[in-house]
Amino acid sequence: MTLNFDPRQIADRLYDGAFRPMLIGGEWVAARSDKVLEVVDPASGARLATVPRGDAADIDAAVAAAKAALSGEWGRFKPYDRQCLLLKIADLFEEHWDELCVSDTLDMGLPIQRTLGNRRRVIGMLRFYAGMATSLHGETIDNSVAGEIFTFTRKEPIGVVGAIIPWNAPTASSIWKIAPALATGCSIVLKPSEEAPLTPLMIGRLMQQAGVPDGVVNIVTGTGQEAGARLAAHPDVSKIVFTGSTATGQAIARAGVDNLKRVSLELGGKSPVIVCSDADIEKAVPAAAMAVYAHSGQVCIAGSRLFVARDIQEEFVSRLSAFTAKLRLGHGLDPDTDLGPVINGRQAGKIEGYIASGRAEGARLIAGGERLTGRGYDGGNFIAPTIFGDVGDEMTIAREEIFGPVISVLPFDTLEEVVERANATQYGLAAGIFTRNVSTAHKLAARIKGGTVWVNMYHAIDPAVPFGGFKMSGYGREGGIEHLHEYLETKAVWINTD
Ligand code: TXE
Repeated sequence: MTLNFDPRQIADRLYDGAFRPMLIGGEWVAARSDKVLEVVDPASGARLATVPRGDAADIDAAVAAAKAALSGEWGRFKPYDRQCLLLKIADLFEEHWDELCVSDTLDMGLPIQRTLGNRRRVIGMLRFYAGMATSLHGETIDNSVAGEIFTFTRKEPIGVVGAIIPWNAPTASSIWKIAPALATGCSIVLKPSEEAPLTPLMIGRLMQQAGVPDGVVNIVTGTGQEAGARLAAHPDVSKIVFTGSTATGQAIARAGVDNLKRVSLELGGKSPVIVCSDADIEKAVPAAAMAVYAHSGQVCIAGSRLFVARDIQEEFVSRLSAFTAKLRLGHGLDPDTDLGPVINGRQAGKIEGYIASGRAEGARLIAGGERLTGRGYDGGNFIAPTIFGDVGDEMTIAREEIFGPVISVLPFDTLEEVVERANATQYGLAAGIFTRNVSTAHKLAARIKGGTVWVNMYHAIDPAVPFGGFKMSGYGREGGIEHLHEYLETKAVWINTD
């Protein structure tokens, strides 16, 4: 890939190991405890910065600022004002897009060619919700109550939103939580992941530059246990939006019970990709490979169970191996890198554990299977892209979310059988189907239990299209109009005009 800027030059300018404060009520502050967290580049182990290790006291201050903002200047912003603000933020994001992408790449390893590719997902989202800001309205309702009565509904902001995000897409996750809050007139406290807090802090600066009033967007860095848990339980937070693991999502849902918080959860997955005998193999091979390898498997929608029709299995697997062999691993700032590191040593160890379990449970290792060390990989957490064949449905690698670059190939014989096996999981986030037969495509798409089904493609996400899970992959939708309604309450007003 050819870039018209030098990512390393931007990286050197952005981070030099220094302290980066967090944003509470319009002020850039340290943690009240003065504690810090160290942020490192997962591809090299180099220290990028330190950030405040915020805890319950900082969350309390941020929630108080967010609550106060609702009854201040922000409460008087009209939909048109909010639209203008979102458009201004979008313009600033255009202007700083290279820096935002370099920051994301440094902070969590995703290659620059991919972070740059998120433009529509991020800037498009800001503009999509700018448009929606002036389109939100209630209804007038003719009811049957006797007398001269006029009834209508109002859509009102839900209040203070708490957003807790993971490390695998800091810019996109931040904007997918903040943009709907701004469009609907809510205020927000964002708790980034302790593994990747730097771009969210940069986003806070751009929000201020655009003129977001103090306290409307607060960004508190810290750990899940200390900062996240307080946000999830805070009585003045009306709504929690969370993306992350299923176990943490369950803890967050439980923590919100006391004040009956509205909660939306975008959680893990074990998504099936189904390649039928009549698939266009040229198209299916790269799509099925990148369904897992994109971000080294560290995406919730990773298509990590690859069901391949038995009669094309041999050819498919040999082409998949050839594609895998050509992938370039390295530092994400190198424009030619296809696969970056995984986020930290703990995650690398967890993936190695899954690879060992695949071997021990009898799966056939076809490619990869090891951690890479030595020149170009020193200090980083690199796992070779890995393919297992002859995987059984009962094996651990076919059941659990690995969150690493590991593909499990599972042969199938009939469509009836593959639908049943694809659905035999606690998750239901996404699925891919590859077939040239339109009738097969429709039949499978209708029967797969998942929030998104892609046919002859994978990975597409668009601001206008709702995204979210069935079953243990969570509830609520992000994107599309549905998402905004998650940030709104409906009030019915009755007026006796007699
Ligand atoms: O996730 P967590 P982690 C999966 C993936 C990965 C595993 C662990 O399998 O290996 O989760 O990753 C905050 N109350 N996914 O530890 O714990 C935390 O600080 C409130 C899948 O990163 O879910 C961070 O900001 N907040 C996934 C956020 O929750 C808490 C993406 C996510 O952390 C908290 C990420 C608590 N008790 C991981 N504990 C996907 N589906 O995309 C933690 N947090």
